[in-house]
Amino acid sequence: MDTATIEKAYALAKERYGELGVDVEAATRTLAGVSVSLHCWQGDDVGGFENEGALADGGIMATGNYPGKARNADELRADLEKVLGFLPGRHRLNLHAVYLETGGQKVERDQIEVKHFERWIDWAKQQRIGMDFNPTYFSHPKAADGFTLAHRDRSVRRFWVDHGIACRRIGEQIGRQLGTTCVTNFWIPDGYKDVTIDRLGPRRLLEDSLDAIFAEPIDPACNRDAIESKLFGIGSESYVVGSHEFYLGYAVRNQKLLCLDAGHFHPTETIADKISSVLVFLDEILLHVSRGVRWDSDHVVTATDDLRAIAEEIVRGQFLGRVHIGLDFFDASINRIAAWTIGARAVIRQILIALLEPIRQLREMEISGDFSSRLALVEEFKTFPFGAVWDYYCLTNDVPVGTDWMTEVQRYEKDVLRKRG
Ligand code: RNT
Ligand code: ZN
Repeated sequence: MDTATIEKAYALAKERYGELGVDVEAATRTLAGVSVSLHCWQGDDVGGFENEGALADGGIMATGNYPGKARNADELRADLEKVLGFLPGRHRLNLHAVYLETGGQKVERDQIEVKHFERWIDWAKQQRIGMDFNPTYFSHPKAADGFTLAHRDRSVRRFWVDHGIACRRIGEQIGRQLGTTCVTNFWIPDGYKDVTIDRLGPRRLLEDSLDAIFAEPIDPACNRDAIESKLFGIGSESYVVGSHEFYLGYAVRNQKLLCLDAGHFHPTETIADKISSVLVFLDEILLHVSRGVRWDSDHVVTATDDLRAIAEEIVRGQFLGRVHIGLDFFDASINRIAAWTIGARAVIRQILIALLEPIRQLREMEISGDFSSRLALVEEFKTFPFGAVWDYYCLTNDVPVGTDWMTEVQRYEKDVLRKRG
């Protein structure tokens, strides 16, 4: 599409929104301040660089064998730069602990330090982006029986507590060095495949472990802790220690960020309506924006009703300053850079659409009890010309419009990705 056409369509769209009292420029200004945390693990199928050939376990699994996955941190950073170049606005990197760089040395997870992430931090500085962090409680011999922080063996538990402590310290350093708060998110796979008799015991152990990890005071301007629940995983179908109710209680009692992963609830249960409820009791939360499909919780994010509802809730509730938005999906069946870009652009675009809503009118209709008008306007709004605003936003942010970025992805695949072993 040529620039003149994009500008013409934008001008018409602006008029249309203006009729409803929507300030399109104010919406895009707000959008420019919204950062999405890009999950590093889409680039290499959650492998990490701890040891070669490591496979993600802990009930999470990328399926597909599309060529070109990143084999080391340099390749992953190069791929991420591609993605960042396709996204309007300034975003963040969400790094897992197993993406450390030790120069070939074996460093156990309870021994990791910020120096193992120095190259990532330097890269983030150079990209002028913030970083978030995650301890890795999977793909490890000490997690092989499906338990980590809730393990019955005290020494195994201690190992994983120490990993958590190390990660929080790293998160604090990351936040300090980059000058923007790092959110360190804890997810553990612990659970049972089948009939579980003692459902309380492991939860008491998890509570203890978390208390031990969070005992050390950490500057909240540099690092904030989040805890992520899950309903079930592969191999933990019957019981997951870190359930929603467990972490909700823990987060409220200890004022931690609750992480709501869109794919971690019953298939018909969505997270949108949880946001305003938990924000009554918590200052901030973290979202893992994902897309559940049947038993899988990690498909590439697209413009589903669920995503729309999440974006609407964040904007309507004026929660943009309290909700950290992270992505969490991994698809190895399509070009990985395309997967990242499709999901990230879908989220940014959806927030734009929500920002364009005639919220004031809708609110007035609701308060005055005019629910017919409320529903009529919500329905009409669904086909308002937000695409023209999105195109213009991409254009003025110097990123590709429409699917133009796919041309570059295809070139990169041919010149770079296909040449990886
Ligand atoms: C797993 C959780 C968790 C992971 C990442 C890799 O079910 O969603 O967030 O996807 O930590
Ligand atoms: Zn998640």
